Amino acid sequence: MSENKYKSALRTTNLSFFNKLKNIITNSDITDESYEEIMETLILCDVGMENAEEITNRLQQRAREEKVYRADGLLPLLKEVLVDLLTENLAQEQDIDLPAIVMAVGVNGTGKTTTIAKMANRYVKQGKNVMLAAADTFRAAAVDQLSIWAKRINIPIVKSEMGADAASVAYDAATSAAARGVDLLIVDTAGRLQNKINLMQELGKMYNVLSKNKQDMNLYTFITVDATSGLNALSQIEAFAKACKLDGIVLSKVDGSSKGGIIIPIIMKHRLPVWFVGVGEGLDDLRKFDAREYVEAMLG
Ligand SMILES: Nc1nc2c(ncn2[C@@H]2O[C@H](COP(=O)(O)OP(=O)(O)O)[C@@H](O)[C@H]2O)c(=O)[nH]1
Ligand SMILES: [Mg+2]
Repeated sequence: MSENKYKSALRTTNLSFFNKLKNIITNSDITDESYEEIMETLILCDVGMENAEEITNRLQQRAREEKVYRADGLLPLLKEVLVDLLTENLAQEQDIDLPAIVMAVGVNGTGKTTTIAKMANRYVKQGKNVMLAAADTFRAAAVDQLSIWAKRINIPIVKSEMGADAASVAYDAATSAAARGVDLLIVDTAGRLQNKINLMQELGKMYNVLSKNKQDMNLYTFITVDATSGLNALSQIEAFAKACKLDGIVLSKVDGSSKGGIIIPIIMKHRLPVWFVGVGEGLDDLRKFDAREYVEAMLG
């Protein structure tokens, strides 16, 4: 996928944000009202109340320090403030250390299966041996969906009967991956609502089984979060972090969201690295997250 598609995806995401800001950032003098309006706009874009306040305070301070008195001088400063905040709070970017088992978790429909396919495709293109495991044993359609991707990418997949114990599917897949010397095993899991306690416990069990049987492979988990889900994404991350240790976030559907600002509270609150950003439904619609690139695309 081209750079342009990423940019245009992010730009649609934040068109409303950008338009609102343009109305504020005109070539008039900065007043207290300008800051109030910027803060309101940030809140509307899901950055969260406290973060909006912090961003606005930092912006105000920078404008004073750099003697910016006209509102149209605020945009470059706002970009710097956002990049600083994202970078300060972003956990050290952690590349997946191969050989590895990566478990995808998250609420149903947030893009786990699609992200797995995109990620598998990415590593296959780098010449790695990738294998998939369909441990979403609740819905036949889920196994079919992953099988179709595996066929398209031309990689092996471990699956089992419907209703089988998800943890034992994961166990079998790990054993098989180790025996075959696979570089990367990606495990799909059933979509869970964060309030379904027994399903969350099952997820915890799967994680424990994998950590005990990962052999020489490193174990990671990532959670997919739908960019259109607003601040609800924060409670999803909190709930899943209780069931298993989370190592990264994939923010999906950035192309379809009008409020990509959600990434700011996610990073500031959870300090988890954003592994990837999903910008479409195709195999190549996955991008590495880069704070500056993101802010530039967001604010034009
Ligand atoms: N536009 C867009 N759609 C996506 C993206 N990621 C996933 N989807 C779509 O969202 C729907 C749910 O995705 P799926 O991977 O099945 O979610 P899961 O239930 O978490 O496994 C599917 O229709 C996907 O094609 C993305 O980055 N952009
Ligand atoms: Mg799925």
